[in-house]
Amino acid sequence: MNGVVTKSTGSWYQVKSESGQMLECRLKGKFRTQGIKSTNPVVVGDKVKVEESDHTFMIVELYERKNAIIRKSVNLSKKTHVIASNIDQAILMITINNPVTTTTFIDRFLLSANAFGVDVILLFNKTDLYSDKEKKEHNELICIYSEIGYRCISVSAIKDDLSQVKSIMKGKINLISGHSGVGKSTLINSLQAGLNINTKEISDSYNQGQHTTTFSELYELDFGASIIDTPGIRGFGLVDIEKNEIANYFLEFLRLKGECKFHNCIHLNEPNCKVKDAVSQNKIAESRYFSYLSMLEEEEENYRTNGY
Ligand SMILES: Nc1nc2c(ncn2[C@@H]2O[C@H](COP(=O)(O)OP(=O)(O)OP(=O)(O)O)[C@@H](O)[C@H]2O)c(=O)[nH]1
Ligand SMILES: [Mg+2]
Ligand SMILES: [Zn+2]
Repeated sequence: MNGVVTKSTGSWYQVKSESGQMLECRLKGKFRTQGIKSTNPVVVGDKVKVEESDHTFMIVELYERKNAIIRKSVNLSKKTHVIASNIDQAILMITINNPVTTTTFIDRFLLSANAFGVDVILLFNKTDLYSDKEKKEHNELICIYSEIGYRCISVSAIKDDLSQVKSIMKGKINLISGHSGVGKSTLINSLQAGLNINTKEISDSYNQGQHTTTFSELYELDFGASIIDTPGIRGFGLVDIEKNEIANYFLEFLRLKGECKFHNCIHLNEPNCKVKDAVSQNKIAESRYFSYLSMLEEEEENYRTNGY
């Protein structure tokens, strides 16, 4: 029978069968030896074939994925980690403080998701906690990203009415990602009473989350949306992207590319580069250019250490 993986612990997989049955499954041995570079061969969202043998349900086949969000857990490592597959959109949850979400992290997530064909919505959370300085920072980020064309919404997951969030999520499979402690599980709890997903306050001494959610899980909510809650991620190493392609995913750079002197300009040291001009005139945010440079550097390092 066929089904969708709704939870994975690495040794057990929960699969919802087409008839609605929840099955606890194991992975048939061959999956582990297929030379997959990923640390997790079967992930939440995967469509799989399940067979029963000796009173145990076994995942015996993985159907082709429509898409997947993949990262390297540590920059420069060869191993990749698939966050989830077959999703309709990704919601990146961001907090200005408690914990801090950096723009390099946001930009890496955006680039990767877009490169894998997934639309991203930026969801700023914990607005009830923003100081005046944080409000200003929040507004600046909204300006930067909405001008590029990304949809941004801001909420307090514990205080606000979430009807706007619901309307964005409705009818879709939504991946929700972000650093630990930004409030991913809290948001899902607020969207549906009675779920009681574990949440935990962020650590006082480090101003970071405590990695409360340890396994991804897909929830089907009553208002008609599926949401994949995921463990918080610290960093986002790039996967499968060529150095020369990176700039194409910075949409505001792409718009100017035709005006650079060289058609293959990568906006680094070339003369008459319109992207660099725009950065110096504050028409492109410095933080975006900085993220871009950090990605170029990472790809160069990758090339030096791994040969790709
Ligand atoms: N003040 C305030 N606190 C919030 C808000 N959203 C979440 N929190 C708190 O932030 C802390 C972390 O929330 P979680 O939902 O556990 O965060 P998470 O993103 O799921 O974290 P991981 O599972 O570790 O990845 C909890 O103490 C929540 O109560 C919010 O909008 N305002
Ligand atoms: Mg959580
Ligand atoms: Zn250029």
